[in-house]
Amino acid sequence: MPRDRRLVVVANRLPVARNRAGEWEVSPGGLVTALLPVVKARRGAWVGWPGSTDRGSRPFLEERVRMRPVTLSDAEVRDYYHGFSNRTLWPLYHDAIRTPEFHRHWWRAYLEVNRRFARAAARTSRPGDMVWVHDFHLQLVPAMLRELRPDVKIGFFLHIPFPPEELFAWLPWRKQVLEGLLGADLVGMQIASDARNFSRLAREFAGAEGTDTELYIGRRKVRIGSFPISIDFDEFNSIAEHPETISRAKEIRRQVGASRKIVLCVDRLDYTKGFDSRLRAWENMLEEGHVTVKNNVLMQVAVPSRESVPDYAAMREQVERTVGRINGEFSQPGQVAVHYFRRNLPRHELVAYYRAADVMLVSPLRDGMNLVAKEFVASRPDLSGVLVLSEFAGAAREMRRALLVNPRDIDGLVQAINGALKMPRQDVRQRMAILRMVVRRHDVHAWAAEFLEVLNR
Ligand code: ADQ
Repeated sequence: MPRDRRLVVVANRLPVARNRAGEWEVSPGGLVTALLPVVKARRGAWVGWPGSTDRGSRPFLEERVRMRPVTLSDAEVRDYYHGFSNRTLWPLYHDAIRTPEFHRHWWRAYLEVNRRFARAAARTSRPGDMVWVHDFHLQLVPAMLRELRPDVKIGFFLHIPFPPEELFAWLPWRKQVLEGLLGADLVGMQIASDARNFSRLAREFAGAEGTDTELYIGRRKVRIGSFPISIDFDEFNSIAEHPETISRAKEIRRQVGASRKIVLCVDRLDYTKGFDSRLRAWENMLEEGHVTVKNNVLMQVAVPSRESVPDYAAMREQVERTVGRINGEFSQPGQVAVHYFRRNLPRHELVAYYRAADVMLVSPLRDGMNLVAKEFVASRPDLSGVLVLSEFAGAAREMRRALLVNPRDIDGLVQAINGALKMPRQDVRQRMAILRMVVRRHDVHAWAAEFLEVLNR
């Protein structure tokens, strides 16, 4: 990894948040785990929203990283974050699974907040720094920052899919968004098809010329590439090997009935994650006798998310109704058909669940990558457990030894879950060993190093 340049990360959120006692604490999550050590090693800085609407936060030093908070007003949180980011861009970039809403006042807030982030990044950077901008909230920052600071290297990484022309063309501000991204020296996407979509659209709507991997805006070159994000394999692996995790996993199995096979699902409560069709598949399997509550249980762990957005509230209600219906129909005393937990689990508890599962079912309708699939295999040093994975998760491109499914195909889901439950032990071990090798070789540290190496060229 290039060591010379300082690194400034620009992301919607700072990597630290205030705890109950009012002290700054490192936030959990893959991106922070991956990037904070890199920023630290390069004596760099991080620009982001601290997560509250208090005014007047000054830059401060935490974790040996210079933090520059960007403040947002309540109206900006509503219009830029809940509005344009979560109700325009998020659904548009995820196959329009919900109808994106287009409002000019949301766009104006997005523009204004992006400008504030760009100014903060410009003030934080020194000549020659690398500035790495993250995700769909901040797509205008690269061009705005270039205007202010043509002397820094600018990288951008999108964590969610980049949509095809048929969808992206709906966006009334499509040209501005493309021009915003083209301000970067390097635009990174999760998978090759996202990168291709972006390059084609940049040529079509923003006057860029060149190939799918190298575009020119006048004489300035913009590199485009795919950089599939990953996880800290060693961290998950070592938590999974810890004796306390092993005994907690056994306890979970005992609690649901030691002889019952566990099908586990872990997702943010989001309409992209495919809750509905997977629950319908499970219901179908119970109805048709492929599985019984005596021998099988589905566990759905769901982390609450974006609850102030109406589509999310409606979706949560629907999930809870469906779980209720299935349990009403099939549960027996002491044996529920679906265990549903709506909560955030601490990391070691999450890994104990991963270790307790016989089958991990990850069936999003569309997902940039999906880290849960990678976390699951990293948590299985015992080489058991089968991964059933949606073709529409970016992770499916690398994790070919999972059982790949079309999440909208209920019969296909039933078949895959059945196949996973009945898979011979030898086959399970072989698949898991290969999946683990794939994720171990390409962990989140390799991901960050690769991106920065290309940016530094
Ligand atoms: P997300 O849509 O949030 O991320 P994902 O990649 O699966 O999706 O990450 C979810 C994270 O939340 C995982 O690290 C998981 O462990 C954690 N999590 C889920 N349920 C939990 C629970 N109940 N308790 C505790 N933790 C829980 C976005 C994109 C993805 C992309 C990532 C990273 O939508 O496609 O993979 O960013 O780029």
